[in-house]
Amino acid sequence: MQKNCRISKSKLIKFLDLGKQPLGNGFLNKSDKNKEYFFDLGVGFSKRSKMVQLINAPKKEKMFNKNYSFFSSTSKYMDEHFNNFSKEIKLGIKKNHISNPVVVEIGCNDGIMLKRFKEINHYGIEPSKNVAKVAKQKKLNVLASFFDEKSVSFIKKKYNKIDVFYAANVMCHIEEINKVFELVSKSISDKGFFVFEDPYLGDVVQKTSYDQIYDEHVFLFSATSISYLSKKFGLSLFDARKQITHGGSMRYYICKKNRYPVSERCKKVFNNEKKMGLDNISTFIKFGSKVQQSKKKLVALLRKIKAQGKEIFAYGATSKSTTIFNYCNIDSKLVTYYFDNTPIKQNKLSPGVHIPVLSFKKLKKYPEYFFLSAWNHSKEIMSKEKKFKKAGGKWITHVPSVKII
Ligand code: JHZ
Ligand code: SAH
Repeated sequence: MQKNCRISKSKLIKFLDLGKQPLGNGFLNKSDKNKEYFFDLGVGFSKRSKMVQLINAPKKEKMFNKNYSFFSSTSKYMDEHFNNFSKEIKLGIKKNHISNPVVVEIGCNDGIMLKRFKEINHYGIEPSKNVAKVAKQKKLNVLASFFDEKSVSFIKKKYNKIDVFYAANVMCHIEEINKVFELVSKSISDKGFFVFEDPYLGDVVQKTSYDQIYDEHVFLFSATSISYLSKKFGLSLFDARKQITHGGSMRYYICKKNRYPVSERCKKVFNNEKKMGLDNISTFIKFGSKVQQSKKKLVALLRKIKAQGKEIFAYGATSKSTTIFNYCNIDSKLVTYYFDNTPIKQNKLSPGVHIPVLSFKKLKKYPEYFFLSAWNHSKEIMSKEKKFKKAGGKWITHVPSVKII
């Protein structure tokens, strides 16, 4: 159990208990039903670093291995998003006059973004061997390993320098984040930068999207906490750009200490975080009671619908919904099936509550209701599923509040 902040070593104040939880991506075969791993999902805040973090986190090898079940390329919208992100990085390289650039992606998954850097010196570092294999099949340079001293020195030896480190939805997964910042600080070139994006604490609080909390998300970042962490390793946060992806994310730009001026946009983000109270424990205590209310409302709504003899399926077997369904004790008596386009998840049982996951090919008849577990992809999904709405189908969401749409 982590009693102290992983960044500042000061005491962690626990503000939320989401109970016993399985791995968010731990989809399992029927035969493994009785061997499932559970841990206590509690969340704490450090007054010193302002970092929100899990009290307990499973070992990284338990989550990221050859059976990893999240494949980034399952969303077309995200493919476009990463295309734009890569253009932004290329522009940064140009603006900073970096010649013959070398870029490194931490957690490249199936290569959804790394493929945009094929024409320049690049490396992806990806520990989940099955997704790394898909990236390698795209003829990309990938080291199938965790981000560590060995992988970084291998790349440095090959190219003599590293100009850009980037990551998306990875940094908040790394419990040894101090080590990552230390390595980046040691190995990045003078004109270089480190850019990453992750789900934003501000959105989680505003939308009561407590489903962003699960085993893999050890941290929930704000610009304030990232700035604290950067300073600790002789780095500076110089820009922060809001993103709409994954239900609201933030992209952080980091450089060697004071190498680039702090943008006006970044200063605004800091001010806004103060206004939102992201530096104050009372905000998170209020958030904790909102989570409890959200649970009550969701369970009551699902029960009411079922009592009317109507069918509810879940759209997208997300890790986020593992938290919701286990915290709210929602099993196949309330939500009969999950439907998902990821082959490795199909014909398995969902983590903890064991709701069967099916391929959309098996969806012969629309249910009356879909619980929108992949709510962060709602635009993409709604435009794909116009027929469902036309046939009188309804969506259930829990963000920003429990309702039918
Ligand atoms: P999605 C994962 O979270 C885990 P999850 C991880 N920890 C993280 O941070 C984010 O990703 C990046 C399916 N789908 O993106 C695909 C359809 O079936 O919300 C996925 O299984 N049809 C690394 O799991 C799931 O839904 C569709 O049209 O919460 C979406 O998962 C679309 C768009 C998706 O991430
Ligand atoms: N960047 C992609 C993938 C996110 S999934 C996207 O945004 O869609 C998170 C990825 O981080 C997984 O593929 C996982 O294997 C990888 N990962 C987890 N811990 C890591 C670590 N310590 N070093 C490098 N990659 C890691």
